Amino acid sequence: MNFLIINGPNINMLGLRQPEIYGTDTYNDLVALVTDTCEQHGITPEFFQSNHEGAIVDEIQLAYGKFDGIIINPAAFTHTSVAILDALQTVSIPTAEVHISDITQREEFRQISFAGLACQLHFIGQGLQGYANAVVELKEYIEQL
Ligand code: CA2
Repeated sequence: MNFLIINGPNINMLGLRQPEIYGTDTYNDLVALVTDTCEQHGITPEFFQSNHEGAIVDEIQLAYGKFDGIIINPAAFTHTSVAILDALQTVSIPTAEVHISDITQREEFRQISFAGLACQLHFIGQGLQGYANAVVELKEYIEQL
């Protein structure tokens, strides 16, 4: 089984600011945690991070027929991008949405998740552990399809 792990804008800067919201771990720590978790569960991960909406849409399209599952944190595009929602709906790959912070308890503009409408699983406000939990639960979800 193989998963594509997509992270949106500024996630590559993780750990550099707002530790009270996002913690002190870096993007490399995130990649290491997910890689370890995937290894423990026999999953092959591929990572993609971009600050560009169209590049994320391109990557989702390229995943069609290539990946068993997608784990995505679209970051700020979560709250704005119908294009990412449409791409996820188009490829129709089982997908888990992850947010490091609890977007339900933050500003009003973060309350809507367009991408989340195309996701079967949601991991909100669990910190980086949300990505690890997504790996485990997305695998279980796919196995019972
Ligand atoms: O909580 C999340 O995972 C978010 O997707 C993170 C986004 C934010 O726009 C969403 O509303 C919620 C922001 C990512 C910013 O990443 C950081 C960059 C540098 C330092 C800390 C975080």
